[in-house]
Amino acid sequence: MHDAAAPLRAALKEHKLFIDGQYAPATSGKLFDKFSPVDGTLIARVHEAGLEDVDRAVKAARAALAGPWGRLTAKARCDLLLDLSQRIAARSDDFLEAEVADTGKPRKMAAELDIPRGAANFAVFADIIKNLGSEFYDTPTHDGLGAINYGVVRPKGVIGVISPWNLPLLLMTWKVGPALACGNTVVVKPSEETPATATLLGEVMNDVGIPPGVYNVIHGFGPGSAGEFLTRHPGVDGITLTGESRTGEAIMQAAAVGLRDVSFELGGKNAGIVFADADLDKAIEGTLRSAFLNSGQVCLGTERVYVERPLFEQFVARLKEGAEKLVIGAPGDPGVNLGPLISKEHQRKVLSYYEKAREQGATVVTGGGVPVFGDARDDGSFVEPTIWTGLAEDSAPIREEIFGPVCHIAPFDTEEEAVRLANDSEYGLAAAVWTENLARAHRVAPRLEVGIVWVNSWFLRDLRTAFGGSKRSGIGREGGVHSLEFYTERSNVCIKL
Ligand code: NAD
Ligand code: 6OD
Repeated sequence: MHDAAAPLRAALKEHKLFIDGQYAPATSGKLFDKFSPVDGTLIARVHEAGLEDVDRAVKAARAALAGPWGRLTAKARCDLLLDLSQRIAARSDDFLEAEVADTGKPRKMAAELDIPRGAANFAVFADIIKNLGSEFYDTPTHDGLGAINYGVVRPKGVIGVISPWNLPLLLMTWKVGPALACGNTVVVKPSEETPATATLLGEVMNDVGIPPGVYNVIHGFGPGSAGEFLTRHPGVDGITLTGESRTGEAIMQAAAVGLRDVSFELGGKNAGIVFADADLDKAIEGTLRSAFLNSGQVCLGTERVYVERPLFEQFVARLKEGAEKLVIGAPGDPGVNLGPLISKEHQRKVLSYYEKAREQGATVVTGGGVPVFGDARDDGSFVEPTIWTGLAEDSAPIREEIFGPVCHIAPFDTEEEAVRLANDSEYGLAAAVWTENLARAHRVAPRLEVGIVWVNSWFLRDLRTAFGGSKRSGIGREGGVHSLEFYTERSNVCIKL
């Protein structure tokens, strides 16, 4: 029998907190279990931070602001982050093992996306901040002597970073990178499902000489646990979250006390629009990626596909064919494209939508169930990639974020209708438009009420661009110089000449 999880079972890991440059057990004395999504076995015991641990982490972060970190020039700070980036790349095998064990995602995907982006997130922001200019205005005055105005930025302070499980290192460093480049210190609360890479990063921070207290990691859950303790701590100056929209609502309430700033990257119910003039091969390949990459656990993923009617039948047939060729399995299985969902709990949630869709009259074009392997993977949290047609636009599977390997395909007749359908959502994160007509692309893209529109591509990232969502998909934009908006305080200096 294929023992899919044998390599993951090598040793039971223990993840401690990382506070003030040292690994420490939680003073709460509590530990929680982390199970493999591949076969449900116990792979780690994780220390759960209590109030006292969170307080210690925040105080360490504040002390580091006033210590050697706060005294570094931007260049010296950014040079350290460039070293850090290289050191993460040098230890990519260790990060890869940790990420793959926690998430069960295909090793190839993590090696090509998650880990390199974890390194790049430090290098890109170090370069941007090192080379940052400032605004300057020459201001006329009545006395004819004038004044000059210039802008200065300084770090915001201690940043609470709350991150999710779907791209753990990538999404955590996407926030820690700019936060540190701008001179802040951080207390990170990774998802309870994926504690490993954030913990390992502490070791690398120490190796490159990032001062103690600059990067702290506390483990635990959200409400009534480390996440809530961190967001309620008055020593935290700003909170950046990637997670569900309702988590954003809870954190916003916590941040209201003391009027602390927030930056939120939240859920999505993203549309793909395929016009009849699209290059069909490109649109199929792109939609297979956007619906099924990371088993659909990508906030930018396409869960609603709208196809212009003349192409509809052919598109559905080709997407079905592509989905049925995807290989589901454990991270190292030959040719694997699709790993498990993150947990049994998430599997139950996704399957509940598979059930709802059937009840609400969907045609299940493919999938809709749980794959049977006949080995240890049957105890994991896999689901089949699934395509539906025929659901009403107001049904729950079309309105709500599922966050699994699933999409619904519906036909449309006019450009106007496509834009209306795509915009008819509480969410506003991303969209993908497939057309070979340049004028149409320029017409449609700006009308979509989302933070990011991809034309003839999906998840093609340039880290200098603004990233974020509108409506229930987020608050604020991060990326490139846009990250300064949240990670710095800006002052204007006016000098009368
Ligand atoms: P989640 O909101 O359940 O958890 C995210 C983090 O918030 C975790 O660390 C969790 O412990 C913490 N948390 C939960 N409740 C909290 C509370 N009340 N106070 C403080 N912390 C709290 O999200 P998830 O299930 O880990 O991730 C999936 C979700 O994240 C999806 O909705 C997905 O769309 C979204 N997401 C968005 C983006 C984006 O860029 N917009 C990127 C990735 C994921
Ligand atoms: O690429 C990024 O910077 C980013 N924040 C991606 C988010 C993916 C969501 O799952």
